Amino acid sequence: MNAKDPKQQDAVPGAPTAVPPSLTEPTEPVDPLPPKPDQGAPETRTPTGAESGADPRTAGQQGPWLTTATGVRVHDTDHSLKAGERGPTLLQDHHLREKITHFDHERIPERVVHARGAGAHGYFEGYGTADTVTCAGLFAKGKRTPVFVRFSTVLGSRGSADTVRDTRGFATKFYTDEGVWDLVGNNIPVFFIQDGIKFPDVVHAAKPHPDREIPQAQSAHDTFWDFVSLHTEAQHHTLWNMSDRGIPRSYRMMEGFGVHTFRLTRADGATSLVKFHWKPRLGVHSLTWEEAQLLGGLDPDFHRRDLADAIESGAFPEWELGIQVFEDTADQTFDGIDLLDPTKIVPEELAPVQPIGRMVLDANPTNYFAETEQVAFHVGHLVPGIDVTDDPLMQARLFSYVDTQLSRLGGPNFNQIPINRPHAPVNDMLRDGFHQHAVHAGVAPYRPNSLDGGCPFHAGTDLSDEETRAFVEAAQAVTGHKVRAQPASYDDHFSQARLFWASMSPVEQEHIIRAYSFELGKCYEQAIKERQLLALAQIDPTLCAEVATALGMTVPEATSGAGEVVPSPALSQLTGGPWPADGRVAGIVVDPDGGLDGVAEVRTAVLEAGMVPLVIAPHGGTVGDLAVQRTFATARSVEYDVVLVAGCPAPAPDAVAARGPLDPRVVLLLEEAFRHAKVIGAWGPGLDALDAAGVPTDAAGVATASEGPAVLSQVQDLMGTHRSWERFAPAV
Ligand code: HDD
Repeated sequence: MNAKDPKQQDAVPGAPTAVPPSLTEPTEPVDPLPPKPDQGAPETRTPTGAESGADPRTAGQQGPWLTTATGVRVHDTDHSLKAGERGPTLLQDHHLREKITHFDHERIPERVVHARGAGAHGYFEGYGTADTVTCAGLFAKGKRTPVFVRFSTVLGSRGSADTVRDTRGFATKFYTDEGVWDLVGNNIPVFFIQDGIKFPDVVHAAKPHPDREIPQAQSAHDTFWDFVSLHTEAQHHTLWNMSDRGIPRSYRMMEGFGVHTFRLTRADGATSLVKFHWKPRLGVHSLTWEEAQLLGGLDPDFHRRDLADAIESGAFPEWELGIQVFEDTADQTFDGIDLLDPTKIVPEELAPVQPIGRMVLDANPTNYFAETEQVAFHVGHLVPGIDVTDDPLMQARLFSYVDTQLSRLGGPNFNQIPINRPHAPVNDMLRDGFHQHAVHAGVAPYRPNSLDGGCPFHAGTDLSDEETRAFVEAAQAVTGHKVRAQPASYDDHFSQARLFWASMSPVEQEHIIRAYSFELGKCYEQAIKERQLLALAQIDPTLCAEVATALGMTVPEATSGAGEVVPSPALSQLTGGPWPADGRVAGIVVDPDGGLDGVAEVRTAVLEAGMVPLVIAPHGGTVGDLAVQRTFATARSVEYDVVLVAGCPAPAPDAVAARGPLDPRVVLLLEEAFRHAKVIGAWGPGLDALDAAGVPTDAAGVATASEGPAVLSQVQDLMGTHRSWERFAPAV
C-alpha cells in the first residue's frame, strides 16, 4: 500500500487546492522509476537471465552439491525412504516425489508441424546494400546481429528421421537492437495453399492417417495425394518436393526462402515489395532417394549430426541473404505474377536476387530443450522497416504462431524464455500469467499514468530517428467488400509448375519421375492416382507418361493447352559452382595388412582442405599410427561424400558373402558410392579394390593415381560439382 502524502493529510477541508504536479500525466520520457522502498524485488540467488548479469546457461547449476529444487543438499538420490529395508516407500520422501514428479512432466507438446528440428547460433552481418529500400538497422554495412536458426522437417514427429522426403523449415531469429525479427521460411519458395484457412486441411492430409497413425514423416500415402490432387494449387509445391529439393544433403546446403512477399519501408516512408532468399555458400546439394531411405535407418539423425559436427569442427555454415525487389504498385504484381500468391515465384532472371548480408552459424546450442525446443518463432515479429503484406496465407500465420506457443510453451510468457528474449530493452505492460519470471515494479501497468512517472512512454513515428522510432505499419489504403473469395490470378495452378519442370536438367527430371513413381506407387486408391496423373498431364506429357508407365496405368490425355514457358536456369541445382568442399566427409578405406602408403598424407590433406577424414578399417582402435573412426561393420557409403581407397582388404576367412578378393562390405560400400554418383579415388592396392568391386576406373568422377596426394587433388576438383551425374546416361 502506498503511504498517504503527509501534506494531503494536513490540508484544511474545503480549502481550494491546486492540482499537485505529481497528478498530471508526465510527458517527458524518463527511465522507469526505481521500485518504491516497500516494493524492493527480492534478490534471486539463481540468476534467470542476461538482465541479471549472469550467464543464463548456468542457472540451476551452482555449486558442487546435488540439491533439491529448493536448494537443500541431498545425501542419497539412489534409495527411496522406506519403512525398513524391505518395507514400503514412505509418502514423506520429498526428494523421491520431487524427482519423479518433475520427470513425469518433462515433456511438452511437440510442434503441431515442424516438430523435428535442429538449431544453431550465429550472426548476421549487413552489407549496407539494403539501405535504398529499408531503414531496418540490421542491414547497415558491417552491422552484426546475433541470430538463432532452427531447421526442421514439416511432417514428422520429434523423433522422426531427418532424411525423409519433405519440405525443410528454415527459421531465423534476429536479435536486433530494435527488437526481434523472425524470418520464418522454408527451403522451397512456394507453398501448398493460397489461403491460411486451408492450413489445418493440408496438414491433416499430410500427417499420418488418424486410424493407425502411419506412415510417419512421409508424403507417400493416400490422404496426402488425395489432398494435392484435389487442390491443384498444391501441384507446384509438390513438384518441388518430388525434386531433389525434398531430400537435401545437409541443412548447410539448402536455400531458404521467406516465401511470401514482404514490404520494406525506408526512413522517408517509401515502400517496396521484396522476396527474401538465403543462398548457401556451399551450393545446393541433395541426397539420392536411395541414400535418404538408407539413412532413415542407418542414421536418422543425419542432418542434425551433420550441422553440429560441422560447427564443432569449425566448418561454419554460411548463407548470403538476398532480396528480389519490386515496385510497390497498387496491383502488387510483377511481370504478370501476382506477388500476393504464395504458390508463385518470380524467376531470378526477371528480378535478380540482390545480396544484402551474410549469416554465419558458429555455435551449437548448449541444451537442446532450452534452446532448440523452446525457441518460438512468429511471422509477426517485425522490426521498423520490415512489414507484412496482404497475402492471405501470411495473414493467417500472423494469428497462428503466437496462438500455438500458448499450448506448446504453457502460457503467454514464452518471450521471457532465454532463447526468445530480445537483446533490446523490454518495457511492455504485459503482466502476470503462467511462468512469469519478471518481477515488475511500479503500480501502473497502464497508459497514460501519473503514478509511475508516466512510464513507459510511446516511442516516435519518425522512421529516420533511430533513437526513438517505433515499429510503424506501412500506411496502405484498404477498400473492398467482405467476401470469401480470391482473385482470378490465383486460379493459375500450372504455369509455374511447368516452368519448374522445364528448368530442370535431364538428371533432375529423372529423379522427379522416380519420386512420383515411388510416392504414387505407395498409394492404394486408384482414383487418387488417376487424378494425380491428370494433374501431371497438365504439367508435362513426358513426366505424366513416365509416371503412368511406372504405375502400370493408362496415360491420360494432356489437357493443359499449355503455352511455352521460358525456363529459369537458376531453379536447377546443377547450375552455378564449382562449390567449396568445406565440411564434406571423406571415407578412407585402409587395409592393415596391405600397407598404408600415403594414407597419413591424404588424411592431413583432407583436413587441410576443410573436409572431414574418417578412416575405415576392418576393426576399431588403431591401424599403424592412424586412429580408426569407422569399421567395416559400422561404415556405410551414405555417410561419405567421397570414398578414397588406399587398400584392398581381403574378406575374413569365414565371410559368408565373399565373392572375390575384396571384403564384401567394402564391395557394397564402393558399389553404392558408384551408384550414387559419388566421387571415388584410389591409389596403390586401392586400384585392385575398385577392380574387384566392378568400379570402372575410366568412369566420370573416378580419380586414380599411383600415389594418394595426387588422387586427392583430382578429387577436390571433382567435388566442385558434388556428384558426377555424367557417369550415367540420363533415362529421359
Ligand atoms: Fe508455419 C511452424 C514455415 C505456413 C502455422 N512454420 C513453422 C516453422 C516453419 C514454418 C519453418 C517451424 C518454426 C520453428 O522452427 O519453430 N509455415 C512456414 C512457411 C509457411 C507456413 C514457410 C508458408 C509460407 N504455418 C503456415 C500457415 C500456418 C502455419 C499457413 C497456419 C495458418 N507453422 C504454423 C504453426 C507452427 C509453424 C502451427 C508450429 C510450431 C510453431 O508454429 O511454432 O503455428
